[in-house]
Amino acid sequence: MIAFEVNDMTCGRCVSAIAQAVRRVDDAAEVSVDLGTRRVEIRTSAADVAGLQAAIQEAGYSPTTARAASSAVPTRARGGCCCSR
Ligand SMILES: [Cu+2]
Repeated sequence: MIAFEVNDMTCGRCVSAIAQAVRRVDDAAEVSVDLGTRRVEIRTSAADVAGLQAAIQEAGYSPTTARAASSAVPTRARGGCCCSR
C-alpha cells in the first residue's frame, strides 16, 4: 500500500486524472481516493513510490508521501458524511 497526500486534488476530475496516471504506471493498480482528506491510496505490486509520484506530478498534481494507512487515522473523526470509511 502506497499513500500520497495530494493537496491540489479538489474534485472528481482530479481524481480520475490521478487514477489514470497511476494506471499508466501499473494498469492493475487499485486506487482509492478520499477527497475529504486529499488522500490517495494505491495498492500495487508493480509500481514504486517514486514512479507513482512522478506519474501524478506529470498529470499536474503535487503528491507528497503520506504515512502508511494502517498507522494513521487520528484526524478522521469529523462528521458530515454518510460513509465512515
Ligand atoms: Cu478537480
